[in-house]
Amino acid sequence: WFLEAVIAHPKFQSGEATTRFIDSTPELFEFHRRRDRATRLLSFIGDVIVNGNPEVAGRPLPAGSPGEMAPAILPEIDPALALQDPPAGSKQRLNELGPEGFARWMLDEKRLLLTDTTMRDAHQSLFATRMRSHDLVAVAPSYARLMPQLLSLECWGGATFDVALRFLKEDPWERLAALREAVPNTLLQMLTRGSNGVGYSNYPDNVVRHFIAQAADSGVDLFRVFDSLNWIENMRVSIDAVRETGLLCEAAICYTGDLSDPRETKYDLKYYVGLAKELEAAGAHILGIKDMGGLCKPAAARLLVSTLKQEVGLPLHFHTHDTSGISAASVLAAAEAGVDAADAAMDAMSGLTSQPNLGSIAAALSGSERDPGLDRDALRRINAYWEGARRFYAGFESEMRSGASSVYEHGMPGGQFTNLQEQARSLGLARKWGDVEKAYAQVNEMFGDIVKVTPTSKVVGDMALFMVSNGLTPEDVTDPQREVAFPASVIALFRGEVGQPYGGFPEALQAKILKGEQPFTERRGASLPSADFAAVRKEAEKKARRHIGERELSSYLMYPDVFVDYAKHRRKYSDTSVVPTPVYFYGMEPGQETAVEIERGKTLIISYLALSDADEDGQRTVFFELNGQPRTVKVLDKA
Ligand code: 3PY
Ligand code: ZN
Repeated sequence: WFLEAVIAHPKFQSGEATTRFIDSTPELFEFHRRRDRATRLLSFIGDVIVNGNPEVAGRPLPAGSPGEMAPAILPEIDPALALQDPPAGSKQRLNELGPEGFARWMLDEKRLLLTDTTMRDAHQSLFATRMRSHDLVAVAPSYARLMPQLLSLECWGGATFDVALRFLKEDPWERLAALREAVPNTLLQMLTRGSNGVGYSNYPDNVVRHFIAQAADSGVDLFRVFDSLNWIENMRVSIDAVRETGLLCEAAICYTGDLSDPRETKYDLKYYVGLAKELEAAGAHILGIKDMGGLCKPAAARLLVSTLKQEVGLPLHFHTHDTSGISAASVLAAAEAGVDAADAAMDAMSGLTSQPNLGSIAAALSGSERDPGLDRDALRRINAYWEGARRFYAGFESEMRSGASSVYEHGMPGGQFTNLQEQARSLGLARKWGDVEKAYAQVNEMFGDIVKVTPTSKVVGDMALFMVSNGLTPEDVTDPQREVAFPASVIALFRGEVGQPYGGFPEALQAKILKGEQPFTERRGASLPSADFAAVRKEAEKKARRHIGERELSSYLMYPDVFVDYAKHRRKYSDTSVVPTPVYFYGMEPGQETAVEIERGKTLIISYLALSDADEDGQRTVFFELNGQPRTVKVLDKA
């Protein structure tokens, strides 16, 4: 059809069919593009119908068949209100006051300021970061209207970048831009791993700077920067880059060990105060206390917050995980001790390895001087949406049903928990999870009791899996006579590629792992050659077979292979992030209809009618109706 239309076009017939033809007849090509996009989306849905989505293969199914899966219900907004701009919030305050003024405002504010982590850490921690943009962006306008009292929405960074590209086949930058557009009034917050960006290894300084500039440009307002060994040298480039953007730099101390135990001699108060002062001097606007393992007991939170309030002049922002089941007590203790802000997750996305419960914390403080001042009805309505959306991801949830005091032994970060379970599962170790937890604690001891958070936590996890797979004990690993083929990430850690741990590496183990090789003692960014952006872009464009913009260049710089795979998926199927989640993961049933909004105001109504048997080449025909017109796609049956 398209070729016929082009050939029949008067300009084509008059010989004017150059690229100018494309420019001067955009309707034709626009129509083609959209049509082509619909075909590619149908091919994707057809493929899921015939072969299933490999991302959910072998996982438990959510309740209800794809056709019956209840949609997540969005809060209703009064139509008159919906026409107005959302109320002013923290974003306008930042614009008005600038980052230093904003930090002073935080210090003066009586309320406990709350960050909602539902869109980032909560799903990272509960179901391996699998929440799709479709479900995040849908509820974002409700936040703008109904929850303008929040300090921020943590919605980007951490593992979401990698998982979006690698597993969900969507562009994290587009997610961020869409959230920004939907939420013009609340600060958008991201987690960045210092010199590791949103990846797992140190990148050249210019890659880190480029990434932060793109993130600022795409909508992030508040950057939580940390280093996985609390090694401040690895944070400076990011801190400076964030400050250059004029946005908020929250430098975070990672909490580990047990400050409330007098036997804790390594990670003591002096250690944290020292770090806090260094981060203040390095230019942080806000100081984060990042308790990624949920190890900060109430007494420790009280002591740490009250001491830091005395020792530094920055607002404090407390982040914890509820793995133990008692972390709300730590948030309340921190609030009593004067913490300025805290993280929590919406009720339906809270608890277990996620953040403590936002609604309950707000209720506990209601009427007090530290009342966060949220609208309870708004909270309830937004929460009902998350309750519905979470059901789509049942296949990625962990088996955990209750808080676990064992976290105080292994100290595994909440954000790693379900991801490590995934890794264990892919190695056939799902049934040995208890052994993995035990080995994780042993590895930490062997490694000299290090801070465990991405990427060091991943290295500890890799080593724990390696020991369980090979039946190795700590004695086997450290035995100088015994040859051990250490995982690559472990060798890189001991080579100093991630950074320098407080107190240094255990020398004997380091010597065994490095076999005489000299480790780095300077930060890697200082000696890694700068990336040649022009050359990298050329390479990326060749592999992706199209032009790539500045943001995608950043994706490629951090995740070259993952980006190329993603680009291939997009070439084949177009942007599949628009497909509703139950259809995306589980396909459709005959007779089912779904609406796919491919652009604002452009919706495809897709009905799945029937499926043919495979022909002699193994191809099946999938019969659809697209906006009332019959359409078919051929899909190779891989079974
Ligand atoms: C991450 O780096 O992804 C984390 O969540 C660390 O806690
Ligand atoms: Zn966290």
